[in-house]
Amino acid sequence: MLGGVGCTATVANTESITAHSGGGTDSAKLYGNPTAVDTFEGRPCSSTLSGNGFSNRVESFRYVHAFGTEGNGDVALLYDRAGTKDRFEATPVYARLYGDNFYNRAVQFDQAYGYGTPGDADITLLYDDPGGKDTLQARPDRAKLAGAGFDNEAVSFRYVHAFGTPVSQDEAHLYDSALDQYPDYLEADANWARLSNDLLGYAYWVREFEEVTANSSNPSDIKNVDPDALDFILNGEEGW
Ligand SMILES: [Ca+2]
Ligand SMILES: [Ca+2]
Ligand SMILES: [Ca+2]
Ligand SMILES: [Ca+2]
Repeated sequence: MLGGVGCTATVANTESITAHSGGGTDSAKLYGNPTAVDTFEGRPCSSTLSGNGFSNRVESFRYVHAFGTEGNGDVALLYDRAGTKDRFEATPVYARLYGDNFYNRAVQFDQAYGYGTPGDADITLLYDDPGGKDTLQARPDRAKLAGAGFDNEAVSFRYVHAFGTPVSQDEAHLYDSALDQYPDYLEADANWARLSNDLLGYAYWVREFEEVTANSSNPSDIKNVDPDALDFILNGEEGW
């Protein structure tokens, strides 16, 4: 085996540049084209930054940093490792997904996607732009926080925490599951709301959002909310 834990070396595409690390704490920096769309694919064992006429791949580097250009439409796809608990963190400036022995970070990509594995207890933290109005949309298998110049989405994470900023009038939309036999659970207090479903395996917390809309599709859904305790607007609560 070559490289880091759980990684095997592969034969590279001869038209691309591939760099191998022998493991340890090596780090790699990959730079995109500042005038064209680039795509970064970050995986635990190998990562590739590609665009118009180039493809640069690194294998078994402990840390990988990819640099895009704001406004280029650059896209980052970050993948977890199946079977371990990994963490995806995304801000308007960067997104990173990391776990045991791997770390992939994408800087200044307009869109970033993080992929977890159902059943792994992977966790996501999504941060808003403190100076702009942002929108969170959460569904049982995915959550997306977007604002001016950024669009970050987490797919198949067991836990998602999303953070707004009080003065920036952020909105959150929480969509339940329509499966009647799997009731969703809505809770809210002073500055937070949480929609979860232990049977389906998701929990979404939102904090410091000015306005939260929670959808209930089934009479079986459950809520635990004292409307008088809330410092924010909670829409749709009457449907629960
Ligand atoms: Ca670019
Ligand atoms: Ca995982
Ligand atoms: Ca904001
Ligand atoms: Ca439901």
